[in-house]
Amino acid sequence: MKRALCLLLITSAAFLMLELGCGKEKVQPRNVPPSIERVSFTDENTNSAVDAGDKIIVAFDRHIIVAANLLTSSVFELSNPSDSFGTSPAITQRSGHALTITLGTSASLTVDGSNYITSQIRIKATVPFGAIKDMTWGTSVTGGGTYNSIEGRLGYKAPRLLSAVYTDVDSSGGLTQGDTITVTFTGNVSVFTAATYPPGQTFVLPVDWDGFGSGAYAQQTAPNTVVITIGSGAKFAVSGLHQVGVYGIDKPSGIDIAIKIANGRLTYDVGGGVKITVPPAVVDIQ
Ligand SMILES: [Ca+2]
Ligand SMILES: [Ca+2]
Repeated sequence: MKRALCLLLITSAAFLMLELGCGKEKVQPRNVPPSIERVSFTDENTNSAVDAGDKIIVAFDRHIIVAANLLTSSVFELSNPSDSFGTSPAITQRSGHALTITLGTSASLTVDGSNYITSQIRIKATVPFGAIKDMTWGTSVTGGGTYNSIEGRLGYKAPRLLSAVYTDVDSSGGLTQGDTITVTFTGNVSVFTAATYPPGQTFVLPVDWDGFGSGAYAQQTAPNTVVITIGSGAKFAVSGLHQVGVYGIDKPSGIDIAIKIANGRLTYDVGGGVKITVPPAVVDIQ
């Protein structure tokens, strides 16, 4: 009985942390390797064709560290034999919990009659040990499992985080309840509510012990803008430039799209009433 109560308390605490957007979201079970959470295709030049420079953003279920010499061909594979990442595709990490594959020349993905991507992707069974690891425990990914759908539609570029600007609303010289972070996206997004909501439903602060504070709330104020009003006890560092993978306490803070987005809350419109989840990309809080 005691054990059950403990589990309940731990689970409740974990959900509370999620709602608050605390960095603790990245803590996952030790022996479970990182897995793919969702995958987005973005038609970067919006030319309604899959070509060089378009991107596939692979989001994981936790923060990851990757080997420096990671090669697309050694890590990922596409389900359809005629699909291809193209010549010399590149992998970059622009989010603590996602990798971006930039397609090369002669890239090819499968689409349906309405221009939705129907290709699927997975981690190769032969992925080198340690190529992608859980940031907390170092557990290496394993591959060869189920394929993941790639969400996206030709002609549409996925909006990404563009900037996050802190405002000392009461000019107190420090973080106090009521100060704000104005989050701007590169394109229009929707959070599906005119009301305020807990910022942890759409955003995460990846640096250790950073948090939006108790009573923080977020609200969409323009098609490409969400304003977060911080609560009491908020913690993040505005000075310095946030770097992916540098999460020690008091390191320069960044803000990213949450690993688990509540109720499909942060999406963009690809026409025909279809909404696709905004992919991760961390930005510095300035
Ligand atoms: Ca394109
Ligand atoms: Ca202040």
